[in-house]
Amino acid sequence: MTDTNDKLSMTRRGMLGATATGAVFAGTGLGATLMTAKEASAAANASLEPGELDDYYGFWSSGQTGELRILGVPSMREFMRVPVFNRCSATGWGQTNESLKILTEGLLPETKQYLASNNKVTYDNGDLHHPHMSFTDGTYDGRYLFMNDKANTRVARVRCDVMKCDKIIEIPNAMDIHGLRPQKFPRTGYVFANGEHEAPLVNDGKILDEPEQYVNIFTAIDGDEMKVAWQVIVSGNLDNTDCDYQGKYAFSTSYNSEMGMTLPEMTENELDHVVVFNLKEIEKAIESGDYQELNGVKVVDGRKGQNKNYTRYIPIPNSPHGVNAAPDKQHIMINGKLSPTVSVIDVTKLDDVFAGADERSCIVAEPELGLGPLHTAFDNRGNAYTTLFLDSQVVKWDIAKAIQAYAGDDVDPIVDKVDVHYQPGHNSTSMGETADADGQWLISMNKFSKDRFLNVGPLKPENEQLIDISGDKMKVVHDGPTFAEPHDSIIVRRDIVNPVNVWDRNDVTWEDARKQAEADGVNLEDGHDEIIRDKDDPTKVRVYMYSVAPTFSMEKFTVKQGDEVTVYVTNLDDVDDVTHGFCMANFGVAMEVAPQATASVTFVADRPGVHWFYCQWFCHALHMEMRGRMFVEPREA
Ligand code: K7E
Ligand code: CUA
Repeated sequence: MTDTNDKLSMTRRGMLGATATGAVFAGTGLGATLMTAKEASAAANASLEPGELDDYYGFWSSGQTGELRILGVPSMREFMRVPVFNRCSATGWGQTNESLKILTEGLLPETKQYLASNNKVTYDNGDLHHPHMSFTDGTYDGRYLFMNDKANTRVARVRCDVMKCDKIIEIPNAMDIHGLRPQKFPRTGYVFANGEHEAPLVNDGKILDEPEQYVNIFTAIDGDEMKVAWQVIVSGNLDNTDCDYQGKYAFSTSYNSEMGMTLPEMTENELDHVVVFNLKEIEKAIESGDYQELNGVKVVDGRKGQNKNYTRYIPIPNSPHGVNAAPDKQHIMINGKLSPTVSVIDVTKLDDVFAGADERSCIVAEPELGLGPLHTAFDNRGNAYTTLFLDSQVVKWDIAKAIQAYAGDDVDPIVDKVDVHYQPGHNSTSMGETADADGQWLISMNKFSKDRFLNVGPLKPENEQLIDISGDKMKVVHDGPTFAEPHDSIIVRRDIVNPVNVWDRNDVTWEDARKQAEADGVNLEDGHDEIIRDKDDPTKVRVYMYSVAPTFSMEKFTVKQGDEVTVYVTNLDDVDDVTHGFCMANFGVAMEVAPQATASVTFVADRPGVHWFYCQWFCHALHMEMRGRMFVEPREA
């Protein structure tokens, strides 16, 4: 199977320069079949000629790397890496004052205290699994991207106008945010976030090895304010989440309804569950005061046996993982993981479940698809595409037929299966998690690449494969290695995403710099060039300079050894793609200064002597000459 797909991708590339002639072999995963020239050239559309633009933006997570990535689909070219939970040497994320504000302002007081005791101001790592765009009326609106950090219990937001992270909040009470989805209707609205790991609700050490006292927390965040709106205590742990197209219900899978602590305990039951959250009822509880306040958050009790209408627990076989709402606005797929099935919930039957009907009465299909179903994506023709981790396949199935089969008809919902390489986790289709699913492309995000690429040592890249789903049969048309470890992606039509080319000088990002400059009598918008020694604390020095290719306004400045120096650089170039950088050599200081932006960085000048700062972003034929000197006068003995 490997061979046939290798041949296909070689052929695809070979055909770009030459006219397609004759038939070539293509892999379908079910044995080699003949591919017509027409099909082959259709597949070749996955590659673009130099200079051609992609039809879609792909927004990729990067798992334990902690950043967001932007790719083009179908070319699979990587365009950009947006630092979020990680540190970035190129842009200065985690080092500039502007990024440190974002990385620190949303941390909980006890986290700040913990970090301070380790000589840190923020976390250095993150585990970014799920990037999703904000919605209006059931489809992407191009405002924001939201994403989780499983490693340090945070949720971040990226502004789509500049493709930079502008907010990060730590979620109180919960442990280790995993599943994350924005509200689809009427708009985002809420961002739903699952705490994955169970813990005592007040986790102060009084309760330790008493798992029966552990709970888990589902969080609704206000995506406009980036503040926690409310939380719900649940039974069992929480894995992935999604919500309906009506704005009524959210869903979270639980792979450990047993609340077990060891693997045998966690996988003991044949049935786990999906928790259904009734948004209106929870909002009513908040209004009527049926909550406790914990760490400043209103927390509603939605555990099993509360006999309240906040939650329902729908039994699902077995350790379910992904949750995916179909673009038909009616069906929610719960992916069985240890069960070969996907359980299909009909959202129109949930009102009855909350009114007392049997929990399983909302299940309208449960097709057996293969081993290890993890996530499901959709086209606009009534088909679902489910990754089979253990089978290393993607299975295409007909939702209507699965419902008929569950009702007793003798129909097979499975339409097609394709081999992927190897062991897929998430998949995503073009616009597939919106009402505007268009059935063009599917990405299979495979956890292992094994033999697909040149060997780079024991640590291998993951492998993402592009699959053409526009026809009856799925066709793998591209392999793409990626570094650790994208979990999830979305594929967004390019007309929805419209970033600016240069920053607005009034942008809020450097609000603090603007205020400080005002206080110092410096106008950032003019060509300015000032060294200010703080009146109250004379060890603090502020250096304001601007950049216009290929010079910094300041050729040299002088400080004293031990001064705390803040350098503010404003890039007065307003031309596309003229980004400068500021690097203070041997001080570990470097940052990006994009067109019309101001960026600042603070360091202690504790090395006497002559030190060069230089522009670290190639900007001009005289880029090398874009440099200057900092003189550090030695401390008097
Ligand atoms: Cu990797 Cu979405 Cu964190 Cu499934 S999750 S694979
Ligand atoms: Cu400015 Cu390089």
